Amino acid sequence: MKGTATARANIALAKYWGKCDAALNLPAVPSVSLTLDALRTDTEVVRDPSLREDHVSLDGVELTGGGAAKLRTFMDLLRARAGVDGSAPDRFARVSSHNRFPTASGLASSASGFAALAAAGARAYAWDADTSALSSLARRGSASAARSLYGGWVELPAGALGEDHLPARPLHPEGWWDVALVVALATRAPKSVASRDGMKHTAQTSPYYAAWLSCAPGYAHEVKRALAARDLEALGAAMEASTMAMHACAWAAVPAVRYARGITLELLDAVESLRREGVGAWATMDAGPHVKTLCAAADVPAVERALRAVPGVVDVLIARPGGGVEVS
Ligand code: 2P0
Repeated sequence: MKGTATARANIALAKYWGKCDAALNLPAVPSVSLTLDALRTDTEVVRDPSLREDHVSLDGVELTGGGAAKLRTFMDLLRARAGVDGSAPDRFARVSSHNRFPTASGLASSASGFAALAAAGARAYAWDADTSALSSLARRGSASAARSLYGGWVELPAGALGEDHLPARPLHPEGWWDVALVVALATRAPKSVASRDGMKHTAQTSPYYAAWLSCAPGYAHEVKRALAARDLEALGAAMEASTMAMHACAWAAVPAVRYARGITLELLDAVESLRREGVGAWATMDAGPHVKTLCAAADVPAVERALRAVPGVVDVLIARPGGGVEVS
């Protein structure tokens, strides 16, 4: 009784930041993302009758404490959905997960991690779940993970208090549009504030949070419109607007939640310079200092060159649209 799955990370073009129901991990705003080929997580779930609790390892290191507890809670939820008998001798499992990211990139892996775990776990517990059910389950682990079940361009709608079934839905397949995200790594240091804590603190203390809630659906709508029309300039502008609004809202928290570092601003300047030179390039940032630049596939060499020229950049990765979860 085992299952293995591979899932890929995604980057939000219209950002999720804030929850309407923390217990069910339901987002307060809609988000739209692109699943990426280059950043994968491979996860194996093996049921083992000798275990008295789940054992989880990440990149070969056994998780303990809060990290392990969070994963065990997720496994309990998975077993409940799969209808596993609570006294079955082989109900616990050994979970091993490996991030196949090109370098020790410092990029978030909870999206690909929970997506792969939901799919591998469903197989191990013989749960015949469709992708939508897996997406809704993965959301309980990390809301952005709901989007990684699908390849290409994906939407996660806002939730409603108490309504636990909220999956992402695919908008366009990965072949829809030949674009790239050029990821400039600003540091290898782990992030200072976890997304979950950062968004909670923002919701509780930022005077701009109400404005964020009212504006975010408009960014998601514009991102979807631009995507459907394959209008890169409009998509880039909407993505930047969503990004800056999310970060401005977080900066206004007390004390501020600030993910950007000095090098982040240097990278934003470089992207603006590219645009002035006529290269279609637009920047986004998540809960960290890295800058991800959206551009047409043909412009990747020019964008990569410009970002590598920024002093202090650790590495530059090229990510293209990627596929949905694969189970074996
Ligand atoms: C996103 N981020 O839409 C946004 C933009 C970061 C900035 O989703 O609390 O790890 O586990 O649901 O999904 C990161 O937050 O948070 C994230 P939880 P998650 O990609």
